[in-house]
Formats: sequence, C-alpha cells, structure tokens
Amino acid sequence: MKTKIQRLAMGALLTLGLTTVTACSGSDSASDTTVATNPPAPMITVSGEWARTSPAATDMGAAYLTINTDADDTLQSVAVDASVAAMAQIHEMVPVENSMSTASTMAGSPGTTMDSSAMTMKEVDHIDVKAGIALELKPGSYHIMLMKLVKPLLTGESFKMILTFAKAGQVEITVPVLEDAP
Ligand SMILES: [Cu+2]
Repeated sequence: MKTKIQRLAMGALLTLGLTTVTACSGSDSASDTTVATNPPAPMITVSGEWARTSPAATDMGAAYLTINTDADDTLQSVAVDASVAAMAQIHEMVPVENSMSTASTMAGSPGTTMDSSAMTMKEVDHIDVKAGIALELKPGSYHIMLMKLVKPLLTGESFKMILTFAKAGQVEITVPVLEDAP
C-alpha cells in the first residue's frame, strides 16, 4: 500500500517534469525524522528467545521470543533446519469456538457451560510488527510451533531458527532449550 502511494507520487512528479526528482536519489542522510520517502530496511531486534523442553510423548515443540523493530514490518515465516524439525509454523492461541463442535467430549461431563479457559491453537499466515511496540511470542499467545521434531528438545541444547520479515529479510537467531521462560 505504502509503496504504491509512493509510486503514484513519483509518477506525478515525473509527469510534471519537476527537476526536484533528482533530490530523491541523492541526499537522504541528514534528516532525523522518520518520514523519509525511501526508508532503510527496519532494524529488527530479537530478544528472550527460548524453546521449551519437549516431553518424549510428543513430536511437537514450541519456541518463544520477543521482536522489536524501529519501523513497521511483517513476520512472514519461520524456519528451522531439517535436522531439528520437519516444519516450523507461526501459531496463535485462540478461544475454542463456542459451538457444538465440542459434543465429542468425554461421556459423563454434566456441565452445559464450557470452560471459558478452553483454548486451541491455529496457524497464522503472518504477524504485523509495529515500530516501537514489542511483539511477544509467549505461552498462551503467539508462538512458533515446531512440527515433527526429529528428536526431543533437551534442556541445555540450542538450535538455529530463521525469521523472515517482509522488509528486513532474514534474521537468524540461536534458540536455547529451557525448562521454563528465562
Ligand atoms: Cu502451536
């Protein structure tokens, strides 16, 4: 959206034949404001990254981290090496939908009201990251799901993960495996 507007504006300048167009390519170093027409790629900072020790009974793992950026960006995908897990996905915890889909719960539960804390998780396509606002991926919220772990995540180990952002590109981090949040 933004780039389209910029393109339109540039086109307007060109059709008017203004000589000031040349200023766009030359000096963009002086300004302290963030309204530059052609901003550099956002500076992404990842902190507090960790993955939970995975019980032997599951082949799924979860990783958490906090993302800060100095310009709006979008987390598009996450990836880990095939030696760690078959796939990494961005997940979000959401309330279980209040519908009849829970009819298959165990026999004998007499209650009619649903446990309001019932949550499920779903894959999300992307997460917008806003400048100056920390985006926390944490238990009970957004998280990174590792699908089909090759082997359990053991406390004390670590693995590499690559976050791909729309503007900033790829950011590689090392994720330590911990029993609980750092
Ligand atoms: Cu998940």
